[in-house]
Amino acid sequence: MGDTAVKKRIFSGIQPSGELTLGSYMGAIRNWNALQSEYDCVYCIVDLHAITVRQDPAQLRRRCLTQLAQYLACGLDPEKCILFVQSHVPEHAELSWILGCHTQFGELSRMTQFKQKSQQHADNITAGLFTYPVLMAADILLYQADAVPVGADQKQHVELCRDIAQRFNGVYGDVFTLPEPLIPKVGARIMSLNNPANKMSKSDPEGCVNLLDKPEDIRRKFKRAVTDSETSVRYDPEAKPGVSNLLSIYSAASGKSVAEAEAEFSGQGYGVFKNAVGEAVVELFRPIREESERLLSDKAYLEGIYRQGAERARAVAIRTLRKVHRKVGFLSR
Ligand code: AQP
Repeated sequence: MGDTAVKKRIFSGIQPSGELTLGSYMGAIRNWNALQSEYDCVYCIVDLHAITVRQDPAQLRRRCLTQLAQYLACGLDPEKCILFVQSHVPEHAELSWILGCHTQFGELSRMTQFKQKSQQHADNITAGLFTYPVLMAADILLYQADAVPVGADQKQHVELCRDIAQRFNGVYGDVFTLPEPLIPKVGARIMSLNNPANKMSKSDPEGCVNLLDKPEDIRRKFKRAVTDSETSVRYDPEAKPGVSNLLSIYSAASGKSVAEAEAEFSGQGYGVFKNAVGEAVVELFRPIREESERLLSDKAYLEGIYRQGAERARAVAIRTLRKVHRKVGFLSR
């Protein structure tokens, strides 16, 4: 029996709604990379999710390609995993409709991301923004994923996905695998550099470090990172959220434990510490930036990767969707 037959499956995706950030790298991609040998991995560029808020069409196209180049540059290997663009596999949208008919309005109303994003985009609160978690459930369930490597901010959505799957299975028999969230121990929630009460996110450019930022920009952002009025480099997320966030970043970037990092900077001022964190991130991202730039100059190669990825993804997705159609009582096509 082939090796892949016994491997558990993983699904995850990131929106091409901006640059990939240190947050998405630490919370998701780094983990994706580590999992690709052990699991049967399906990784996606979720462009359908990106249009839940307004996007510039030319920029969206460019970002999808750039994101694929970055996935590859981060070490994702198309020989080991499936890499594709969500809109190339129409089964995502189809399953999303069916699952939406098995999801309660009240459940979606409780999603914290919807509450936050509808405040950020108060002039454009679309039905898509509201039903985003249903599409995310469809993404995961189509591939019968056992686990979903995400940052801590996505835990609520994965839990909703399980609830929807459980309800569906309850009505129609065993259709979907129930997925578990796989949240990293270090880096699960990287906070904004200029406001450590908020998560680092693409829509906050100064508090956010991008994978493709130039070294001087990375250094500048860390130099300006908000700390506190004390001087000790100590991990205490309640009392010292800025310093603790920097310690988590340093630990994840350098491979040292938080305790080792605290010892390394004991007795040194915040200036030295912030410079060292900036430098660790510069070195972590340097090869990724260089490789992304190289790959982006070969568009035909990137097109080949996403086309082949969509074909492989579709073969799995179609099987699940057929089963779902049968179970809910649709005539076979
Ligand atoms: N700050 C973070 N810390 C840890 N993990 C994070 N992730 C995102 N930010 C952090 C994880 O990265 C994956 C991709 O998320 P996404 O880009 O698809 O969606 P998002 O979480 O809506 O991203 P942003 O940056 O917050 O976008 P905007 O600014 O548009 O709201 C997910 O696994 C997420 O957990």
